Amino acid sequence: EYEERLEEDVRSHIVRNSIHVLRMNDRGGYTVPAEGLYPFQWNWDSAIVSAGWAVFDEERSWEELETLFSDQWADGMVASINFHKFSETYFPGPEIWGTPEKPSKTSGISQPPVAAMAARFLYEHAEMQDLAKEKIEVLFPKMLAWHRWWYKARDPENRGVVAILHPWESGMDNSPAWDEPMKFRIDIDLPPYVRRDLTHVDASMRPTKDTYDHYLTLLYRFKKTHFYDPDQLYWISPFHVTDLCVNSILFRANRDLRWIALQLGKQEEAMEIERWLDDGFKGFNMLWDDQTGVYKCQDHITGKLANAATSAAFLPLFAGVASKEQAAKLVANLERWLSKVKYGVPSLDPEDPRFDQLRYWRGPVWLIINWMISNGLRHYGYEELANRIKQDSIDLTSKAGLREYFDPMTGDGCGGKQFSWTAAMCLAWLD
Ligand code: 2M8
Repeated sequence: EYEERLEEDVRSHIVRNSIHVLRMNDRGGYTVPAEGLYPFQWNWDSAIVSAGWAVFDEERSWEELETLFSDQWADGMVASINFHKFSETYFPGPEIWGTPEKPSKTSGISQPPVAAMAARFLYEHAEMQDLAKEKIEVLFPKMLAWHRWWYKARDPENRGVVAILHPWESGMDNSPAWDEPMKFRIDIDLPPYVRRDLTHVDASMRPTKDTYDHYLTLLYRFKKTHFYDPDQLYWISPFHVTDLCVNSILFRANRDLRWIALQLGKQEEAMEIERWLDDGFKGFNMLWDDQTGVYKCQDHITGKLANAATSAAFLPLFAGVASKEQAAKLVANLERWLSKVKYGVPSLDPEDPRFDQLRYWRGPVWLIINWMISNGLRHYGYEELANRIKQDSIDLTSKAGLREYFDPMTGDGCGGKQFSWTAAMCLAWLD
């Protein structure tokens, strides 16, 4: 009984601390992922964080999404980063991105489209229902325009699944799934640069210099292409991948956007979204690797499936796009992974020789991914496994606090501290 009380005390402390972290990282209408390390508004961080705000301040939670869409591009894109206020603590900032406005308001690429999922969460959990109705009506056409952008700019060949043109677009920046597609040549005239991330976090936990050289090669090439003209980037990018993270989130977000459309009586729009879902089912079939029983990302240039199984392999469960048989195979793999680590879900198969328990998206555990996988497992009826992942997430945050990500072997916290999306997950999922 004493232990139970102790556990309860720890959790209520974490809930209070999570609220404190969101307030501390609030810059007025938007929340930074972490002080210093990430001083701007990041796209999918913000959408996830809005669900955290919803638990204790509904008005503020809607504001988070409104601010996210305040710098939406004319063609519908919502960029990966919105630079609302000047900061010197992050590289590459607005002066490097150099998107059309002066000074640049945003980066020139996008990030996983979580917003429609978040908007539905806020709407369904709303106590202030009139406010929710008013807000969602304004947000709906903006979210629809963003989803349309994904298909127009990132799937002009109508494959049913969209491409990412930069690893930063997937959110899983240095995933081993990009090792092969990132083998293009670095520009020889790449301007010298100083990384700021290494002043905040140990180099062993961050992408390498070679990886950064590739990130910047892409950035400068895109800038030279009529300032990130999305209609051209698809055809000129040397990095061209069908990513499971973006596609699973887009598929799930389409379901939620369709649900919102129906709430608002928008039949025609709902049918348009329905077609994306139908095509998505077909597109995902290309990404299934029957031999190993997992989904894989695909290099669109060579047509090959990635030679790495990452935690994104399980996100089609969250999308609800996998068949029952595929789900069973995914679960068998997931159980094998979990038997090799103390805390799940690692971002790479722990039996992959490239598994690195500390280095960013090449091994560590991320709470937002745990939430998505656990949610997907529940949907397919794997309650016990879903609970194990939830319990691991509770244990990790109880032990190490609100860190950016966690070491799956030791449970130690890694990367940034007082991290907003981890705090949001503690409020919206774990409490
Ligand atoms: C990381 O990405 C940024 C670039 O966007 C970086 O490392 O500089 C990723 O983990 C990304 O998914 C996340 O949105 C961002 C802020 O938390 O950090």
